[in-house]
Amino acid sequence: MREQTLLMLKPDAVARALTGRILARIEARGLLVTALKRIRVTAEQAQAHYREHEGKPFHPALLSYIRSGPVVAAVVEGPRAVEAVRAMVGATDPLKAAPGTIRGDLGLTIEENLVHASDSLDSARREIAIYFSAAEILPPAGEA
Ligand code: FUP
Repeated sequence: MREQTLLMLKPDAVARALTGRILARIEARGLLVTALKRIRVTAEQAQAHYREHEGKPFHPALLSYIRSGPVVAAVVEGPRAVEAVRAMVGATDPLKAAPGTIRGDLGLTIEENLVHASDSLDSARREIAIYFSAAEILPPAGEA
């Protein structure tokens, strides 16, 4: 089934100029980037994005980190895109992420783990709507 998921290249990935390399891995897998923008996450977007982590000890740090510099937000589409992108991203802690995954190859710390990827279709719908309007998402001609 063709799915959409949100992939965010977080401030450390942008600061380290890894956005092209990470997106190239996504495209090489056969997934399509159908929306893409470089933004500063607003306080409102950060709150909405990380709602599920409210009350956890790392929540305040998460909010300030995601707003600490520009990010690149993308909608990624393809067959089982949610699961495919999560598998490519790897475990939350880069030290536990398998080699061959984005975090396992490029990251070191859980606080700066390079990317966010939606963990379910429901999260994907919710998270995409935080950052993109429907008009900003452009599937290939004939598939809209
Ligand atoms: P993931 O789905 O792998 O991005 O991870 P989670 O949704 O569980 O966590 C979201 C973010 O919170 C992580 F990317 C990093 C941060 N986090 C911590 O800083 N400490 C933790 O113990 C767990 C998560």
